[in-house]
Amino acid sequence: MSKSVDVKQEAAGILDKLGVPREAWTSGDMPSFSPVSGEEIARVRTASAADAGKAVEAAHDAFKAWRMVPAPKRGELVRLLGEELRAAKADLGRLVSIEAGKIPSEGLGEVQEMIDICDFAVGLSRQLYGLTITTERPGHRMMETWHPLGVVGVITAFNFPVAVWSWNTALALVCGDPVVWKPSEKTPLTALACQAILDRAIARFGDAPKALSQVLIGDRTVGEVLVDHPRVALVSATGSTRMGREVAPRLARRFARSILELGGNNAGIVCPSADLDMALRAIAFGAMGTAGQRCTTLRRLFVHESVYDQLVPRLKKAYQSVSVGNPLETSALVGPLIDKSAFDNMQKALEAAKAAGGIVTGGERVLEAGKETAYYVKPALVEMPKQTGPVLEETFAPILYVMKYSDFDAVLEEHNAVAAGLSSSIFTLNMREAERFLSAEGSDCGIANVNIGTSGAEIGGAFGGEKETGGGRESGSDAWKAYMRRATNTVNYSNALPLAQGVSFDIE
Ligand code: UN1
Repeated sequence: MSKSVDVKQEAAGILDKLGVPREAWTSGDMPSFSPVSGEEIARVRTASAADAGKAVEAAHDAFKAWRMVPAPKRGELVRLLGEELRAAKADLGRLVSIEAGKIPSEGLGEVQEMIDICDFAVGLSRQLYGLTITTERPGHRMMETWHPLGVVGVITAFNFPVAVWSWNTALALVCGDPVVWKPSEKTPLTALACQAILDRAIARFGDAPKALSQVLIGDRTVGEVLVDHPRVALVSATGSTRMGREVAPRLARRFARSILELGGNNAGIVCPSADLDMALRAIAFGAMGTAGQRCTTLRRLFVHESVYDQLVPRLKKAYQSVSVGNPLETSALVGPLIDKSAFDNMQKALEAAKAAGGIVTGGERVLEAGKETAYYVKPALVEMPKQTGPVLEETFAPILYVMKYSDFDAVLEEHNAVAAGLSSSIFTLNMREAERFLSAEGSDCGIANVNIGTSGAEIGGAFGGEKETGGGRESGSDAWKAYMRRATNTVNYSNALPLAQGVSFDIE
């Protein structure tokens, strides 16, 4: 038998190698666990509300200096961050696997997503364009200018413990904004590692102001400071809809900006003409990948009655045979759930599904020898008679609810009949169905795909969703505009003062 990996020792080795100061993770007040083994792997130091307040003030000082640095020069810092991330990819990816339980290719893929957004942001640093606009007044010129916004507070979840920070930070930095980050309490070590990596880029950059980027490990009191502090201009928060419901009105009360990335209850539709081999693979990755713990995870599947008996038995077979196990030691495709409460929530949802007439395949716990405090499960496929009960809610676990449909108009209605609106997909070779799905009467989600799954979006597009998903957009396209303020400037280079709309106001 091969010697099993000592998770704690390996995490310590990576943190040392990445240059994270030991006092941050050896003798702190908050234990941190690995879902791989369930054991405590570090003790991190937490910040108080007072610490958070000081951090915001320091970030505001940094803002005053950083906003005057030319954007392409700010881009140079992000270019260096991308270089440091390339050098650290293997270690940081492994730490993501240790701390979030992702399989190796997904841990590495998450770091790749960070590198990609850095590259995007570097290019963007020379493209923070405003429009010039024709004016009705002679001898005048009108234009838009984009200026840095202020301190950005970033609140992230355990499931993408490093990428979501980088989406925000790479853009914020080129846009001229400092960042104060509150990571999930479930994944503090990867956050400390990111800060160490960025600190190395900052040291190479040379003359960046202090406190351009800070990490605050802590509980909700720290998050509350970010939400309530008048110096925090924008809060980008990823997490549950419940969290968003608390955060959004508090930000609105002080007219602060928000980017909310909340729950998803993503669906796929498999039409009669679908390429079923392709659909099968896309569904398997979308529903079982990352152990069902992506906000873009496929959770509802509508299959046309004419292909149901071809697809669903094959899907069930895939569920029965998928490998579940320790992501550090095996080539399993499904790693652990983050903790016991995730497991309990999954079991509760499965019970409710059964009570509503669902037929469950999988869902049982898989005990890893010697790891009683780790929660590995077989992904669950649940055939449901209709969309009801737990199908209407997001359970952050690998449960796929499968339903039969016969009418395309009706399935579009069903598709949109949930509270969340993040991601969606259709499998069809019929262009009328595909185009209707993408049209104004089609999917109501922020992401709508054809012949690919719901998860695994690339950074070039804007990422986010509608309805109870919160409406925020991060990452590519013009998401950068949320991190800057727009000024409309009108310049009069004539000798006269004509007023707009023909108004006259002649004083003596
Ligand atoms: C998340 O689950 O919080 O599209 C983000 C995806 C990834 C990002 C997911 N690029 O699945």
